[in-house]
Amino acid sequence: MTKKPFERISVIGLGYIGLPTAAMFASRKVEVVGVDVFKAVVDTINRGEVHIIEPDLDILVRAVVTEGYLRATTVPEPADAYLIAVPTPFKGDNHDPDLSYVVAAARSIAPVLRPGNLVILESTSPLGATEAMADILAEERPDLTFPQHAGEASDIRVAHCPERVLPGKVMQELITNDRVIGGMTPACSARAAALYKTFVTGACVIASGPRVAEMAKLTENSFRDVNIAFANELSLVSDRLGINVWELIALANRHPRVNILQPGPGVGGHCIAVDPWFIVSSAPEQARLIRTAREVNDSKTTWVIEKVLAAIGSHLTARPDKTASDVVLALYGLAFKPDIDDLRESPALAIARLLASRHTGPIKIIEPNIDTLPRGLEKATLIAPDAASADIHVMLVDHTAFRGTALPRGIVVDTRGVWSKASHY
Ligand code: SAJ
Repeated sequence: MTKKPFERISVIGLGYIGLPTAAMFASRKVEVVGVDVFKAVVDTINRGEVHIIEPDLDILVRAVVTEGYLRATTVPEPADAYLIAVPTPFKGDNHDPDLSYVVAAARSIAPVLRPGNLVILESTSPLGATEAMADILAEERPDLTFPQHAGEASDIRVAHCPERVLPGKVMQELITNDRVIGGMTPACSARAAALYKTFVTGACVIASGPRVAEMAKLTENSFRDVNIAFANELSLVSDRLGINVWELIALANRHPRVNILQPGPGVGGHCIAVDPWFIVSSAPEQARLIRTAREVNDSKTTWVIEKVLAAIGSHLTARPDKTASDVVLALYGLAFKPDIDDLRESPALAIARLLASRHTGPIKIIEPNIDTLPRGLEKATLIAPDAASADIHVMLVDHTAFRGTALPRGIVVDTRGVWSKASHY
């Protein structure tokens, strides 16, 4: 039997990207050792269970753990390739990137590195992070050679290959999306491409180096952020001018070269609202549009809250017999985007929490994808979609369950165009 190019692969960080990637390699009958600092996560996976929600992930993890191709541990073990998929958040008011998880991951694998190993940084990373990681590895292992010093002759190959999968479609997009491969040398890129070819059917596109690969990922999410900001700004302009923004966008999108995105209550998730700041932080003087787009999208959330508070005010003006504590709010959706249960960095959740802290009357929440309300919403009630009689209805997430529902009675604040879209264009 011929020797496999990679007998054992180790994935460091078993979260939203690391676990699906580990399971995907394991599904191709390669031994995969997943590493996570949280013992509870490791134990869950070793039972064949998952700690995150992603369609079809649970079935695959159960299968590969049962067959013995995937196991998890808290301490890195020797392997042929290491993929680092840990968080890269930002810190402080300047939104500077926080590389502490990448640094910790690099230090944790350094003791078990061997000549011939490949180390890939998959985490979305600020400019220069891959080279910084390679420097940490070199510092920890002076007995090995690395590409920044030894070039093509290095013992260890290093590359940045950013993940680009869409939450909710991870298991398909991992396989079919093109992969950007930014090796520190051509040999590093070739080795990384060979690794991904284990399961990727999309093209493995070789970049000229890790920095442009880092920038490509940041650019993709900034492109989306800027385009969403355009839609959100249009919604403010239209509100001021008394125009239906959904009709406006539908009309403009009939032009063959115009494709405007949809406004919403702000941009959520852990990527699009974070990654543009990495570009701003690297080139603050030049990245003016990118910074402004972030500000426009963040301020949309505040604008929605003010709209709802103003709606409460106008309801009380029309009904002087009532006080604020009589006014019933119904909030539709808490997730950060449609048809998922992920509430992290969700503008809908931020709006709900703020309203819960400010409004003295009853708050009903309709979120078909969860069973219990999160912290900060203790005074609200989770109700079924069809039981929402209220004075003010606030549409926050266009879940499939809400689409096509009749315009409710009362005041409506529709941030997603579910009830106010012009469908006939
Ligand atoms: N949104 C709008 N209007 C739109 C589209 C989206 O308000 O027209 C909002 C969503 O409601 C949500 C946010 O933007 O709050 C982000 O949602 P999304 O579906 O655009 O993206 P994510 O964050 O789920 O995933 C993105 C993807 N990037 C791009 O599409 C360029 C994904 O491919 C990346 O892998 C992922 O970020 C990541 O991990 O970086």
